Amino acid sequence: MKGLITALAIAACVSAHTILNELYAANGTSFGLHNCLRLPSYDGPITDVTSSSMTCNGSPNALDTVSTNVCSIAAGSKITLRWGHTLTSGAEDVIDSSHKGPVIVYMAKVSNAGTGAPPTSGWFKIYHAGLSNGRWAVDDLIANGGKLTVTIPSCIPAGQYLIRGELIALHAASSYPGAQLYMECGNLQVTGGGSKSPATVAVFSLILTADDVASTYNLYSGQTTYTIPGPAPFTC
Ligand SMILES: *[C@@H]1O[C@H](CO)[C@@H](O)[C@H](O)[C@H]1NC(C)=O
Ligand SMILES: [Cu+2]
Repeated sequence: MKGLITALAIAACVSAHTILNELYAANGTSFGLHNCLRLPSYDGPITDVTSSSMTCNGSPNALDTVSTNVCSIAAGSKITLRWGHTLTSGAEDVIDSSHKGPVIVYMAKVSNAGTGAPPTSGWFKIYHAGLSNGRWAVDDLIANGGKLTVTIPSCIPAGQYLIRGELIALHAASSYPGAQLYMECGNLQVTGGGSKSPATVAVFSLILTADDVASTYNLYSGQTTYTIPGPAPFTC
């Protein structure tokens, strides 16, 4: 039975991926579909945790919808990230509900958010949600039309940053490679702010292999806890 469920989950997967498609300012106004985002042309996951695409997506998901614009947001204010199944999906088609798992947001300070390469270091976590009272972060994301609102830390220095939204689908994660990682990066100019420098994390592949999260979680074994990869989110 368990094998059948896993097989069905994998079969359902082709039509079930997701892309972080849109960013919204603190007042809820969209910055524009695909604007300020480095988007893959293909909505499928990255499953090789050693891949350099773990940072901001890319090969094998060709990055051909890349915005070099940089969107301005004040430190301490809210920003909303919206995921959709394809590059044009709306609130009714976020991701297949089989794709349960955590949602995680990182930022990294960069010198050129518009056209600079994604940095391999300097990332700090600003948000995560996993499994809480039997409900996954992905369930909440679907219920909210794909939108997640997070706060840009008030104390980080003004300047250019990449913001990295990540969703990890665990429906096939009982063996490696099985966890499906969906991540895209957005280009931000943070205004205001302070002078605190958050502790940064090791490269994403190390986080995932160290915690073994990518290879060992069985979504169908009735587990009631899940350890989200990486550190606790930074607070000012
Ligand atoms: C909302 O915020 C954006 C970005 O700061 C700004 O361009 C826009 O004018 C604001 N819209 C309203 C209705 O306040
Ligand atoms: Cu999928």
